[in-house]
Amino acid sequence: MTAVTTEFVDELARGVRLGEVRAIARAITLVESREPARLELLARLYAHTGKAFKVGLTGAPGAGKSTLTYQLLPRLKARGYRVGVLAVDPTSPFSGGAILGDRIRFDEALEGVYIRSLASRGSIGGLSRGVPPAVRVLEAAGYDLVVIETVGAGQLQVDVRFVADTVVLTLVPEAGDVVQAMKAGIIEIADVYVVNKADREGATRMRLDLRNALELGGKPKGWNPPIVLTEALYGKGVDELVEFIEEHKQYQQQTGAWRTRRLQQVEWELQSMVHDALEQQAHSVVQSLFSESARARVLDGVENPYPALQAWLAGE
Ligand SMILES: Nc1nc2c(ncn2[C@@H]2O[C@H](COP(=O)(O)OP(=O)(O)O)[C@@H](O)[C@H]2O)c(=O)[nH]1
Ligand SMILES: [Mg+2]
Repeated sequence: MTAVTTEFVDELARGVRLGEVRAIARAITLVESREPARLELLARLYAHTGKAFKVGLTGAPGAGKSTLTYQLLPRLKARGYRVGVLAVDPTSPFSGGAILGDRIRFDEALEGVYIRSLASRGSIGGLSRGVPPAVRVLEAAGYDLVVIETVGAGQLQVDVRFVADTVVLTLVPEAGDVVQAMKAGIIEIADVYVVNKADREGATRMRLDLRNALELGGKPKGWNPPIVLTEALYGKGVDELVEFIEEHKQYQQQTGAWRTRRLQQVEWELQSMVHDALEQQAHSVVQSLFSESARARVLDGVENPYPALQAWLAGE
C-alpha cells in the first residue's frame, strides 16, 4: 500500500458517508490493515457509528449459514433495514464469489446489500479483529443491520458474542450429538438456535435433545433461547427466525441487557486493537534486545537472555 495521506483519508471518509460502494470497500481494506492511518479514518467516522444491529451467524462449515443469510436478506430489507454482510469464512460462497458472486448483478435479494469477506488471520481466538472496525465503516455508510457470518467450532463461536448483539447458532440434524456441542462449550453462547436442513431426518428429535440440554442448566431467568427448524435451501422457517431475531433485539433493549453486552463489545474491540499493536511491538522489541548474533549465543548456551528481558520488563 502506498503512503496513506490525510487527503486520502478525508476522501475515503466522505465517500463512506455518501455510501459509495468503492469507498466503503477501500475503507474496510484500510481498517483491516495495520496502516496507522486506519485509526485516523476510524476517528473521522466514529461520530456516525455504533447504531447498527449486529446479528452473528455461526456454526460448522456446511451447516447452511450462507444459504440462511441469503434467505434473511429480502426479509430484513422488507422490515426497513439497510443490510451489510461480513463473512469471516474463506469457504463462504459470499466470499469466494463462486455461488452468489456470479448472481450478484441480477439478484434482487442482494440488491442494495453490501457484502464483504474478511480475513480470519490476525485474530484473537480465531475471530477476525477486522470485524468491529468493518462494522463501524458500514455504520458510517448508513447500514443499520450487519450480518456477521463466522465459520468454525469451539472458541471461534464463543468469540462471536463479543461482536454481535444476537448470536444465531446453526446446527444440522446429522450433527445430532448435542452433547458434543455442550462439551465444546458452545451450547450456552447462542441467543437463537437453528436446526437447519430440517428436510432431513432427525430434526425434531434434535430440537428435543437441544431443549433438554439447555434446560439442564436450569430454567433461564431472562431470555429463553428459541430453537427454530429451518430449511434454508427452500426458505422454510426463515420468517420465524427473523421474528425471533427481532424479539431478542427488543428483549435486550427493554431489559437493559443491550448496554451490558455492548460494553463487552467495546472492551473486545479495544482489546483486540491493543493486542494487535503489542504483538507487532513484541517482534521489534526482541529484534532490538537480541541481535541475530545474540540469539545465536543464546542458542549456544553462552548468553543468558533472561536478565535482559527482566530489565526490559522492569522498564530499564
Ligand atoms: N438439504 C438441505 N441442504 C441445505 C439446506 N440449507 C443449505 N443446504 C446446503 O448445504 C450446503 C452448505 O450450505 P452453505 O450455506 O454454504 O453452508 P455454510 O458453510 O454454513 O455457509 C449447500 O450445498 C447448501 O445448498 C437445507 O435446508 N436443506
Ligand atoms: Mg458460508
